[in-house]
Amino acid sequence: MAEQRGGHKSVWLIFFILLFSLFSASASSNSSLENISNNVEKVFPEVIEILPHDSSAFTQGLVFLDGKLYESTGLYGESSIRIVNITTGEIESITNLSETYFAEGISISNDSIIQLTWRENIGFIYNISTLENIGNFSIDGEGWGICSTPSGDIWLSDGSYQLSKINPNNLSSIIGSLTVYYNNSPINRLNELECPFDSGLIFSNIWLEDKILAINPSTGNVCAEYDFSEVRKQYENNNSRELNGIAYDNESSLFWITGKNWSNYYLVDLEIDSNFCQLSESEICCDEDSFSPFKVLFFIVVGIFLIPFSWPIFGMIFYKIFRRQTQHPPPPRIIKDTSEGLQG
Ligand SMILES: [Ca+2]
Repeated sequence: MAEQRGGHKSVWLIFFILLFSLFSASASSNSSLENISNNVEKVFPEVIEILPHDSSAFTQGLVFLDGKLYESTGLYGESSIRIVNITTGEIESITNLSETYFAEGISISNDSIIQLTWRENIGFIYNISTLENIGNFSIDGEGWGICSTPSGDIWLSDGSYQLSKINPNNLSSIIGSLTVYYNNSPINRLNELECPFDSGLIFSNIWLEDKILAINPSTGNVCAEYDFSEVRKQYENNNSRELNGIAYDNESSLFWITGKNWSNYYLVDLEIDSNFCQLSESEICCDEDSFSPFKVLFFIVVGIFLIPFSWPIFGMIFYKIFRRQTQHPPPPRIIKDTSEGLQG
């Protein structure tokens, strides 16, 4: 009888140890997620220089090369590609699109300007000096933003939380994709892009917001957020719409920023804090945070134990297992040796 009472105690002890372990595993898993979720550096950039911008320009894309700004403007009947003088802000050269096209983001690839259209499934290639249309390419789905990395990758946004990597040779076939996460949740409305650094970071602004996000392309995690809402409040009027132009000057390491119907371009320094944006692979563990074996096991076990009728059954199972282990082993079987006479 005393042995049976001891067995019951042990069963409950095992049960509570198991429950405690699962709670601990779940808690430690959550705390690692919280550490990662705090890895977005928030920055309010200071304006270094202001340049006048055509306030009728519905800016959809911006790039900088060799002392010139290249800008794409959208809307049907108003779409264009233009070269802007960075001393005066004046338009040096412009090519208008047919009114059937709504122009979107631009980038530079193979010494040419490439320009997306929104829903027309076509992109245009221009001579970088004359802005003469020298070719087309097809776009699968909507075109929003585009950027080229120093290593030759080309990323494209379509307003969703995913970026597509496209083949740099035909500019059409999709060869990869990247889901972008802000604090472990996919973030929608990725728009105008810029791929400024050798580190391969991708910059994107968010449609309808005055924010630029720095994205780690190996994980999709946002590591920095640049908030321009105060810049817009201070310098822009009520006719301005959201920020939508990011251009990187790799000689000065500074950025030119503007937006839809903004009065100005702003020169800013978007410094990257390596503590946030140079995360190693081992630190970025939780892209699949929606699935954790510990969490699943935890919920199954807790779910089962919450059913009142399961308690006696589990108690019996634990008790039987425990009893089997604590019972005295059977006496050893003695086998009579009959080979004695055969040896020697
Ligand atoms: Ca850009």
